[in-house]
Amino acid sequence: MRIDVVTIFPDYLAPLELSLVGKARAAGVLDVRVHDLRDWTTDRHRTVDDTPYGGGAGMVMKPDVWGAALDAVAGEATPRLIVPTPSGQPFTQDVAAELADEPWLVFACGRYEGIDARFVDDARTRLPVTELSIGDYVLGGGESAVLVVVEAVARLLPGVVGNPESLVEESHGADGLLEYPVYTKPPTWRGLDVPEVLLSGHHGMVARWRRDEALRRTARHRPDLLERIDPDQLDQRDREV
Ligand code: 6GU
Repeated sequence: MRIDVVTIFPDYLAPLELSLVGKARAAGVLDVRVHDLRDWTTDRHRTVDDTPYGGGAGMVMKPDVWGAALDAVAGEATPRLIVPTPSGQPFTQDVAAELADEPWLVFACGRYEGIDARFVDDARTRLPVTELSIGDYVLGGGESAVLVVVEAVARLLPGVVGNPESLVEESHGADGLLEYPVYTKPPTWRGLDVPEVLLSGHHGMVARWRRDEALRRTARHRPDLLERIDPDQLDQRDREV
């Protein structure tokens, strides 16, 4: 997969060299290119923003600079344009899985009060465009959201996560529940014991305990997720939790 990121803070994307995403790049699964938006400015001050029409606080990023950047990065091709913005559609594990099927993503990182709306309107006439929000809070710009989205997508690419089983039993996985708590050695630490059932070697009881804990955690932290589970997926034992 190819990923281009356009930003006024290329150094902000330095973490893409590290850890899982860095390894995916080194392994040749990911081709990441970070660009400085100011490369497409034409004035002496390398201006990327201006005051908003209609008045109000803050500055708006200029459509001409963004348009030139996208033209240069995409060329005649049709990568999917991703615009991180608090007014976008929610970024979820399902969206991550969809993006992982794309051959090429271009991220446009807005700052200030956002990018002139005509940039996205124009891009939509020739490219698929997705405006994404990573949560209900406001960031200073799209860069940290790109780090989040790229990591969530990269670990779904074939060969990036060593054991593909780790992609199955995890929070926001197929069963729609949050993950159960996990333990490793030692069996007692600071007076706290690992739950006995996990030491029992009884696979059926371990599976039942994990399912119960996942249901309890989901009910406590994310009751909205429980509502979305198909009742046919719940057995009698689930209902007792
Ligand atoms: Cl994707 N961008 C910005 N600037 N703020 C956000 C966001 C994205 N998601 C939540 N808040």
